[in-house]
Amino acid sequence: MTEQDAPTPATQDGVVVGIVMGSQSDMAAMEKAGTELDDRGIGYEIEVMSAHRDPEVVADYAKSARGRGLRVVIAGAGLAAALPGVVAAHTDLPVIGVPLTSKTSVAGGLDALLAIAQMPPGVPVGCVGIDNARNAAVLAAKILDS
Ligand code: RP5
Repeated sequence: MTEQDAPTPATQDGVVVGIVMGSQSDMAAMEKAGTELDDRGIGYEIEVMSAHRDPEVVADYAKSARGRGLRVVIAGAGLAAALPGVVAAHTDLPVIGVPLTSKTSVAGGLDALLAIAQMPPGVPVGCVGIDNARNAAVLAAKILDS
């Protein structure tokens, strides 16, 4: 079985936020969202999946998210940063995008910021500041409390 054929695992009890990112190189930035959720006692899962390198995995993840118990998805990516938008295309859950800087970012992450914020009408992605994964978690907590 290839990675792309693997079934998306069911979430554990109490996991309501999915944190995904486009590359392992994003983990140090995105772990800050997990830390904030830990501090607030909110259950989450955290995974690496690329909209460009693993498109089927991302589609399966997003399509199954609500059914597995997730209520918000936080998606971080750098460069062309398609991941948040692709997740939003496959789920009606709220998606919070985190534009990330990486080694070859243009204009300090402006590339990812625009890619995430400039979604077409009807397919929104909430967008926090560059590298501000903590704010994505704070916003997720507010959504969960509403
Ligand atoms: C993006 O490209 C990732 O989200 C990451 O920020 C950037 C670089 O990825 P790697 O080349 O480090 O895997 O898709």
